[in-house]
Amino acid sequence: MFESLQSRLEQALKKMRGQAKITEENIEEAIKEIRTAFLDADVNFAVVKKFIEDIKAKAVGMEVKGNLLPGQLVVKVVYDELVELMGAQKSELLYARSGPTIILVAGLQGSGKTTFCGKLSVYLKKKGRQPLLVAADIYRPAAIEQLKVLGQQANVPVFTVENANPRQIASDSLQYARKYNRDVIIVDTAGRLTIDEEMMNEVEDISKLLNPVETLFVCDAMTGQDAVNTAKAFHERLNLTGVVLTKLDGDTRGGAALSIRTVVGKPIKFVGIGEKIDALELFHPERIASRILGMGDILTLVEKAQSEIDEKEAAKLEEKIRKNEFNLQDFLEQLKVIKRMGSLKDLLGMIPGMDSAMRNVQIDDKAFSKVEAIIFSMTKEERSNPKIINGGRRRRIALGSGSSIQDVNRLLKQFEDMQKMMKMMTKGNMASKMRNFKMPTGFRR
Ligand SMILES: Nc1nc2c(ncn2[C@@H]2O[C@H](COP(=O)(O)OP(=O)(O)OP(=O)(O)O)[C@@H](O)[C@H]2O)c(=O)[nH]1
Ligand SMILES: [Mg+2]
Repeated sequence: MFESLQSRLEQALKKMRGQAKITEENIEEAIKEIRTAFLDADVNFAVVKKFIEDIKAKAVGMEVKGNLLPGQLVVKVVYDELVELMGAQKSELLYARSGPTIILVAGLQGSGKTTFCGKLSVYLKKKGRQPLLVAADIYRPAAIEQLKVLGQQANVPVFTVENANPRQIASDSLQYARKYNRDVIIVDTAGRLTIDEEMMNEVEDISKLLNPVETLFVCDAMTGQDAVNTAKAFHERLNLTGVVLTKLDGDTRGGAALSIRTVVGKPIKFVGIGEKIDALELFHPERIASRILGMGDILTLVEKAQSEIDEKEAAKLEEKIRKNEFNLQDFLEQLKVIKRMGSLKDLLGMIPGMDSAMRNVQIDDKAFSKVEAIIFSMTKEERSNPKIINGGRRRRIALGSGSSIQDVNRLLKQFEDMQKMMKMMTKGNMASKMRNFKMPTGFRR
């Protein structure tokens, strides 16, 4: 799977050679190739556009240090963005707080719903749950039989009612589950076309009736971005909580996998990787991103080189802090580094002793654009010596940065606090002191 996307990306990144810094110009060609590779893989146009912009923003300006090649650095950037695109956080299945957990499974015809229901019941059993499979597809003659066969393989009961409609079956299944102590109810629905209003109404009714904890949209990975548009239509009716990508073992180009998270805004929770009942995996964006890039060795190399670079930068920074020379200009530069490299938390993590101390502190990186704007409106002198910023200057800075005087005051106060904190940290046991230190409010979420 993803083979053509993979080889295209590899080609694109090989073209970047021997430059010391990544610039708009030298990344241009690779970017063009990446864009085409993605569009050819049937990734949604808007998704590609944003993806390319993000890669550019992150990569341009990066210095190629150590033994690295620029292409290798870009591989890392592309990898990180791929992971982000598919959902950086792993998303576990949700369970009801009390009563049975109801999981409604919906999707287009032949996408793999029934197979997934079977697989999910196996997965849940392994987790110590007592699942119940509910056959609410009465339209295809063999559908109920198919689920029964899967139930037998999984050793999980299958509930259905002869000659009843799906709404009835769904509501009756609740009583059955209660009676037989089944704690997860997996409802398999008939495949439907979104244009089929009657069928969409039916599944919507079932959803209202059952009020499921999870409504999973099963999506055939081979159908590309079409599937994504359908997912959107289902989401409008059913309030999806997650996506299941099936047939990832097949010859997929990657379109659905790469677009769905962004377009639907719901996490991919599982992937189907075969026809057998145990061919189900939790979704790991990192794994798929590495598979797409197929360059695990390069990633390791870049990570190693980057950590060396980070150490050097951190040492410089630490020196400044120790000498109490850390001013607003340094702060601004660090903000740029943060934007390029990750988060403030990561940055603070570079300072020896801070990593463990910062582990539980929440920091909102978005709040920093404002901070940046304010510092941009200061003169060089003001940045290196914030003490001179009096009332008049504060007014001017506020006006110039489109913020209020209160904002400027707050920033200066926070900076002062931060300096104090840094001074304190360079003396003795940082970690224990940090634990008692309250982050300035603007830095907390
Ligand atoms: N290779 C592969 N085949 C799959 C996977 N999941 C499902 N299939 C196959 O896809 C076909 C359709 O699967 P079903 O589970 O019947 O799909 P469905 O969505 O229930 O279909 P309808 O009920 O007719 O709408 C079957 O032949 C499955 O074996 C998968 O992850 N990998
Ligand atoms: Mg089915």
